[in-house]
Amino acid sequence: MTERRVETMNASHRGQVIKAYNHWFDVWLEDARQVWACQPRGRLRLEGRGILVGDRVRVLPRADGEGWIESVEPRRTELTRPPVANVDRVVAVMAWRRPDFVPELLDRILVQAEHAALEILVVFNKIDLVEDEEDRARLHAVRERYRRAGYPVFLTDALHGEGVDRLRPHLERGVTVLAGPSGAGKSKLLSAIEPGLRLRSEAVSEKTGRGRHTTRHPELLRLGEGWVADTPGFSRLDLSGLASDGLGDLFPEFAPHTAACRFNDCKHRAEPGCAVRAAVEAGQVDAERYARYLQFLAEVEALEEARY
Ligand SMILES: Nc1nc2c(ncn2[C@@H]2O[C@H](COP(=O)(O)OP(=O)(O)OP(=O)(O)O)[C@@H](O)[C@H]2O)c(=O)[nH]1
Ligand SMILES: [Mg+2]
Ligand SMILES: [Zn+2]
Repeated sequence: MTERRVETMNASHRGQVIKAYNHWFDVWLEDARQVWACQPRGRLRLEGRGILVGDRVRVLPRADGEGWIESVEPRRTELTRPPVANVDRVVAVMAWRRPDFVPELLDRILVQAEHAALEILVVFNKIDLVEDEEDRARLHAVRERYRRAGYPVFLTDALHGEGVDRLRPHLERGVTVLAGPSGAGKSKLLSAIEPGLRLRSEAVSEKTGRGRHTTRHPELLRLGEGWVADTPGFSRLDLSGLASDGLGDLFPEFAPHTAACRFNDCKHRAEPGCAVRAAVEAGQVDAERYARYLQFLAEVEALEEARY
């Protein structure tokens, strides 16, 4: 690389970090529509560990397919688990069977995603494992429960590719994170949506000759004009980071009723004149979701008490 070359290439480019490894970052350059292997420069070099997958950056070219990251734009959103910046939506993926659907885990994912102000989709996968008509009725009742709570719900069978065509268009813009317990079928779902998705992303990075290391960090994979992060599953999500004040705002189906509560700081528990509880009693708000709200409220309050 000659000095002259640097001079002629000194215009910086906008990009988005799609992968992090050993202080290197793969950056998708919007104008060039290419992935470059980049390193943070100057002040950013010291803070390089702070650059997240999903960060929007400015890159200065320095060699073929390589550049310096000069600056990082302020993040719109920042998730810690998985560590991804500027996430637009979460797809909560739950297996209906194997492992059996656990409503509490879904509700935990939902409140966390609501707290992060993300768009949320719910997927019940492995519908090929529905046991009998009774089980199918249960599945449909659960689907209706989450639809009524305000979430788009998708039923899929990633093994045979059923239902994935309806889901795909929702993931072709912005940054999507798949969340859900281990074995729910998140990876399978992505490969059903786009066979070879992972392979293709690896091929892009390979061009730069770097990034072949496996990494604990999430990686963004190209889907249409969007990006998806396949993350490892988890079995337990704690609610630290949430406050008991406003916890009800993380249950969207409460929203039409909260203005009618007698107290404007109503926690929708035992307060007189609580319109949310009245809506539960009238069958307008699902009783199981409300019970989960009370459970989470108690849990968050216990965490708050332990803190003070
Ligand atoms: N029968 C059936 N099996 C499925 C379906 N989707 C995934 N599987 C299987 O379930 C197992 C787990 O799927 P994965 O895609 O690895 O699950 P995951 O959510 O990515 O799991 P982690 O990466 O551990 O978080 C695999 O053996 C898949 O083949 C489905 O719709 N039906
Ligand atoms: Mg997986
Ligand atoms: Zn209330």
